[in-house]
Amino acid sequence: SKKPVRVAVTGAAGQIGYALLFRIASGEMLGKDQPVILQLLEIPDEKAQKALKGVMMELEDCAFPLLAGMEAHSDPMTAFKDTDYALLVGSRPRGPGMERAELLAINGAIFTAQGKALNAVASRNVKVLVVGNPANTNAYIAMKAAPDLPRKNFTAMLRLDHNRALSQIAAKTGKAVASIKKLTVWGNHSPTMYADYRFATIDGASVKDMINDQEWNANVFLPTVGKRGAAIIEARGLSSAASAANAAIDHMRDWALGTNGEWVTMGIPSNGEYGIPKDVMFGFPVTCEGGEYKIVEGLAIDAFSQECINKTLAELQGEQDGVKHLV
Ligand code: NAX
Repeated sequence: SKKPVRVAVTGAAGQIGYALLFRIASGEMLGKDQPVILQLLEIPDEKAQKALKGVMMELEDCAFPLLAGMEAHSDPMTAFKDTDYALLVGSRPRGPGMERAELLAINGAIFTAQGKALNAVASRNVKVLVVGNPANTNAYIAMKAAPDLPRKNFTAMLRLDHNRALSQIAAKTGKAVASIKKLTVWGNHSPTMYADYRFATIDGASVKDMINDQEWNANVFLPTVGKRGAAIIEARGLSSAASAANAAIDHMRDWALGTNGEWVTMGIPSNGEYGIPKDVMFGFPVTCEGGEYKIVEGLAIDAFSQECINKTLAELQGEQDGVKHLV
């Protein structure tokens, strides 16, 4: 049987954590033959640590055959020790009335410390996924704080946007979600993201031709996907949690186990592809194989798409500018 791998999860007592940990422990992320050791990080706050203990009691009570060990931590320097996978979920998302500078300062501190800890103690092959918002910029900060780790090990979650786009297209075309191939989402995990179905196919046929409605694309589809997070909050009174956890599982599973040539979306540091400046943490179409992702290159970018990409890039560069002093 396989040797256990170490999976660190931050914000483990939060609502995404609660929808995520049980699925990791049951083998849905890394395979039904891969034992895992969970290294769980929460803030030192007594209530958070107590809640974390409660989640761990429930994990014990599942008696998962693949759960080879479990640890509670309040310090990233111990939580990330030798970790093979790190899911950075805990952060301080923007609250009502919160200034941008405040948001960036708080998260700058969290993700600088966590990047440094990963740099110091994690496996040199650690795969890092940042879920906590602002996800792309937090991933960028962590990457910059970890100069001894390969840049490519740091990724941000665009998969929820990707999955949201898939389900909107399935509803519009009346086709099964699983039949949709070659969809992607460019840019920032924010309402400026650009979900792009120009290359998408269903049973080999072009989705763009099938829909053939640029009005719907610009005025219904993109705003629906972009504002879906806000719509969930409005309906549920809480932000997306199970769907976010599901997207995190999808992202890590595909990165680790491969996509068999299928496209998925990952937020990854640019190497200059599609004119995106180096290091910008940007949503790109990728395929995964052998534990590595590869950008799908050579796609034509039309005027409308370029405009959308420029807009989401400008937002990301603005965020990056706001943390210049940290990186
Ligand atoms: P919760 O507030 O339920 O949980 C967050 C947990 O993180 C809390 O228990 C808190 O104590 C902990 N935490 C905060 N700072 C920490 C730190 N420095 N180290 C360790 N733990 C820390 O939020 P939840 O609903 O779970 O959402 C978590 C994050 O995901 C938020 O930033 C949220 O905005 C973001 N999201 C990102 C999405 C994406 O697609 N990238 C979608 C869903 C979600 O909105």
